Amino acid sequence: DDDGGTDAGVKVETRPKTKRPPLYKVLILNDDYTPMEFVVHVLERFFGLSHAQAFDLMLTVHKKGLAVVGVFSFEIAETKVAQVMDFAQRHQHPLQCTMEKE
Ligand code: TYC
Repeated sequence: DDDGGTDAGVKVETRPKTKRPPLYKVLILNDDYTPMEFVVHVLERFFGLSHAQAFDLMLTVHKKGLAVVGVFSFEIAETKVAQVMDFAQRHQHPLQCTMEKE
């Protein structure tokens, strides 16, 4: 507001604020014991990948050690990680899934 110069210290907006929520990468880590078919199944089931996409991504993790399997809001990423960790544990596989801020 211009009241003749009394609004000292009040920030005047120049461009409009369009703050987007932060995004989080969900990562799957390689290990020596989890069967390849189990990882493919996890990627299809929890990340909506086709069988071919899931197979390719599983092989990338197997060869490179880890890969980003999706990017989500905090709450969705947290849910995916919890679902994968629970599913792996129930099947007694050491598969690890984590998230990190983009
Ligand atoms: N390295 C595992 C094997 O040889 C397969 C595997 C792939 C495990 C990806 C975990 O995130 C993973 N059976």
